[in-house]
Amino acid sequence: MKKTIRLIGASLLLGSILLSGCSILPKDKDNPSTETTFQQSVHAEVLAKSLQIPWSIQKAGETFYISERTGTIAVIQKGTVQKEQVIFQKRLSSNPEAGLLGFILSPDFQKTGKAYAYYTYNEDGRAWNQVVELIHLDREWTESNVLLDRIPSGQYHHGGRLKLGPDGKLYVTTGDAHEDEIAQDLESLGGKILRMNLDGSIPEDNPFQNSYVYSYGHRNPQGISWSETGDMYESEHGPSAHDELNKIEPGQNYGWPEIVGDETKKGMVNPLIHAGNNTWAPSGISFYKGHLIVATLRGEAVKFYNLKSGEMKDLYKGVGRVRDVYIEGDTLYFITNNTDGRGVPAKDDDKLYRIDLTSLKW
Ligand SMILES: [Ca+2]
Repeated sequence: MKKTIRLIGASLLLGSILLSGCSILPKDKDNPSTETTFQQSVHAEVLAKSLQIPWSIQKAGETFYISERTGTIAVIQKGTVQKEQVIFQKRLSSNPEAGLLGFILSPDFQKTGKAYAYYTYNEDGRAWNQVVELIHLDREWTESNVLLDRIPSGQYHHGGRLKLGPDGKLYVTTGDAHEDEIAQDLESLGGKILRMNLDGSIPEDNPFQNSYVYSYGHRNPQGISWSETGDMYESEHGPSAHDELNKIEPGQNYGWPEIVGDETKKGMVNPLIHAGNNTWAPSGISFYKGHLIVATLRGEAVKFYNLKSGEMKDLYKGVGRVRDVYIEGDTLYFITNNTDGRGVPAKDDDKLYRIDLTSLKW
């Protein structure tokens, strides 16, 4: 099934493809090779192609701005992709999973050209992450200010998601940099969700005094989002499976590396749901009508988690690894990540897709 879909997907730019749906029916007896059939059909439209390890989707008006791990912003207008260079002050790392990761436009972007980025750099034989401000001018993005430097980084687990909260603060997910113990160390910026003002200062109402730390005990968190009622959620890569979705409360400890899966420990918060022995490798998340929409890399699907029923299902699959999702009104946008060295790129990968959610029965 996947192969057919790939071929169709590659040949139909701005065409729509018929794919998987929300509810799984019993196995099709007339077609034993079909694992599952689906009650609902979901159509995905290819909006752009030939993206290079895209990481974060942003949109202003009708223009998309998508960060690429290799250090460019793909600016997409009416299906035309223009790659714009980012001029960093430090040397962008090419470690696995590293590079230009999180990227968001400032609320006043269309007036000021301001944006924020999270990137990994190499210096003196080791790697760090930092959060910086960028200015967009003449089809180029220039690092204009460092908001937070020396976020631990290593060979893997860089975290890297940036989001603006409903409170106007900047939230940042950081990985444990492959050093488990720093996730429990409140003095370390690794294995955390951080919260800061847009000028890089520490908000006075953060849970720990004079600290960026908003929550801790995270392994490699790569997605954050807020529900319609303002509750915060997070996605996180677990150790060999046991990937997690968490509800985030300020000052709480999410357990890594002390507890995994269903293990419990006093003072530590268990995930809402974990992948058990499966691997989702969840990355970007977003919200739609009480459902967490989750991009999954190893899971090779856009999944959704029903907050009421606690069920996790596939919304769309068959196009490989999915890195980020973006919801605007009733429209879902997502990007694949088959060019990241761990996937099998199809022709013209990676791509930006659009799904109209209005026809789906939730
Ligand atoms: Ca946990």
